[in-house]
Amino acid sequence: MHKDYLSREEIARLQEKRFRETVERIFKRSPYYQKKLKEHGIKPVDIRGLADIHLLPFTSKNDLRGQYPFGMAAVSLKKILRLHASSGTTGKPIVSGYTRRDLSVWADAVSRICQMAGVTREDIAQISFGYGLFTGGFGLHYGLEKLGAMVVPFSSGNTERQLSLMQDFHTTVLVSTPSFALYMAEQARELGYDPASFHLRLGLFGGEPCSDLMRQEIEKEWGLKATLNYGLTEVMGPGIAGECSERNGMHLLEDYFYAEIIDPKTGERLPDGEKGELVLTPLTKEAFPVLRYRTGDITRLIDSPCPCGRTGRRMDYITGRSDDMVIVKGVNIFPSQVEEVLSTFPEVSPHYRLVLIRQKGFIKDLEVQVELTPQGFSDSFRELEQLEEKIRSRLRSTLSLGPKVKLMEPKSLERTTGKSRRIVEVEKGELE
Ligand code: DLL
Repeated sequence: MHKDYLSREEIARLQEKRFRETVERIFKRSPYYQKKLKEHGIKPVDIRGLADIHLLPFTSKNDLRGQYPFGMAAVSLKKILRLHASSGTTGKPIVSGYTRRDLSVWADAVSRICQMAGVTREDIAQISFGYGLFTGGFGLHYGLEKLGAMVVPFSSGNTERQLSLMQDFHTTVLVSTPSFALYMAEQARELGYDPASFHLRLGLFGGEPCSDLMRQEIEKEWGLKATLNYGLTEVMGPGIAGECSERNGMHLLEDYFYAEIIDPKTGERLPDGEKGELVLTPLTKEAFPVLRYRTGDITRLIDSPCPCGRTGRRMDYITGRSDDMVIVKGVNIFPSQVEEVLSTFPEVSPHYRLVLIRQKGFIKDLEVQVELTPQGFSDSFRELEQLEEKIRSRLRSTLSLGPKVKLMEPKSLERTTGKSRRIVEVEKGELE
């Protein structure tokens, strides 16, 4: 039976078996967890199965940083065939290693995600994720090859050449971050192409959040069907969850990953369906295993049946990261809340950023910079002022804080070939 269609009982049995093997392996081979579990007073006999997982301590990004570069290894380095790392915004990078079996699981997982999204062996897939330490390029590459699609390993950047090859090769699937897909469409127009005249029919987007507005815009521009997928370096890379063609949440590959949702403040486990921080335990990882990894990503699990027939529970779209939250004048704000408000204005584009204005080390104020669409742009100062005021007032009622709003000319905010940066910090006085 194909693993995406196992019955819930079969999935549970497989998870149970693999979890026990993981725990056994970790107690035997991971110096990091041997020490950590001992410190928590946990012995192998205490963890008899998934019912005891709540006894295990969480693992956080900082724990992994502290083990830089190879402290998380649970196999001899000779058995590690590949390393990847995520740069992160601060501090040391997080390293992830893969044994031969880990690489084979990874390729299997990504190929299933691609198949769910609708990729077939007939497709020509251009990978516009960076190839290198970032897991996006190589991760999608081996998954798509395993599936049997024709892969164009372009990597990110060099948009003009990307576009010309995409047209010459009749590329049918675009693999990138949503931001880059949007940017490429914009560039295509600038270079005199009509994006809809390309042969793209499907997009596989991941690596960062994608709002409804962004998705609509990408679909409208390219004339493709956009699907989203999710993953993170610490747990593997891409290939953890992805949308099927129903697009009502992302199916988790539960034979490889055990998911929990916790309250990010208390660490308490939340009942199914409630929103909180996603915690993942990979069930087969050999090289750099992690237990109960706190992803920082805020979502909820959906266990209603999916019309596609796949049985893996779905995770909802990420509505923020627990460390993304900014506190301005005592009010907690997630960029996604701002994004939701902005998406109700047809005059503005999906490009925006939150500028945190610091003074003497403290965040004093927030300015929301939002780009107008060419249609939303107006020569009338009054009209623009009114729009600014409307946006500010809608933000005020959602956030309980009226931030400054600055409308920007079309195409004036920075574009990216990878993940976009939504939050920037400046010292007071640096903004004109
Ligand atoms: O971004 C892995 C990946 C590559 C996934 C390509 C999908 C496609 P990292 O660089 O370690 O790994 O970043 C992981 O990115 O914790 C989320 O916060 C965010 N993220 C990834 N996919 C999504 C998504 C890769 N579909 C971090 N929606 C994660 C929202 C996402 N956020």
